[in-house]
Amino acid sequence: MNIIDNSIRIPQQLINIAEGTFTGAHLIESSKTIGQLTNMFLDEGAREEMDQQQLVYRVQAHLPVADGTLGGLFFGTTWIQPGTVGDEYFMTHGHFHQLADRGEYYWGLKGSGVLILMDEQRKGRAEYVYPGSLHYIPAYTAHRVANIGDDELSFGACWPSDAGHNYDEIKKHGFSKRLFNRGGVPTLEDIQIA
Ligand code: PAN
Ligand code: ZN
Repeated sequence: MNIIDNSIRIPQQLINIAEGTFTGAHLIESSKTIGQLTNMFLDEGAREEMDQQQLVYRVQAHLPVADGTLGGLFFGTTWIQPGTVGDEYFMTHGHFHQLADRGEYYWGLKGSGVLILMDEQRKGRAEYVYPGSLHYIPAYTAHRVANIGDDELSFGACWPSDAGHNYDEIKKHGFSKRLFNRGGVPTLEDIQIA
């Protein structure tokens, strides 16, 4: 609650600006393991043979208003472990926003990665993510990040509190472009819908 008087207050939340970690109120944390990422990587057989408890990524987010609130903002950090499933780099699930006309900012904090984008016509493109890189994700654009480095990758994000997440389209059809480690070189390849 905002108390209006003349005292100058200590903020309720803090962010470690190097790490992206938050402390304070209104925080949520979630994580995804190999076992939870069914059918997300192209080589499902390789995923099944891995340690199902292995962490792929985790998220910390500051949600100061209820999910779905018009006019608010959410703010989060994502940490992706280094690794591959088959030849495909560890990555976030990826999503369109539930309200598809909502955009988002991502920015690189640590490590090196690639942001993979896809519009509603399945036209895809990608950008490198590294400390200080800033990425405007337009409306109607699915987004996911892959870690192409040997160390943990982290990036920040800020999105409208009424955006919501639509994972279904990605669950059904995936992205039109996937990122593989081909002989040590991050390589973007076109994928046709089966
Ligand atoms: C981010 C993502 C976060 C995890 O906060 O939610 O990086 O990725 P997935 O949600 O695709 O698993 C964001 O884009 N919020 O809108
Ligand atoms: Zn998003």
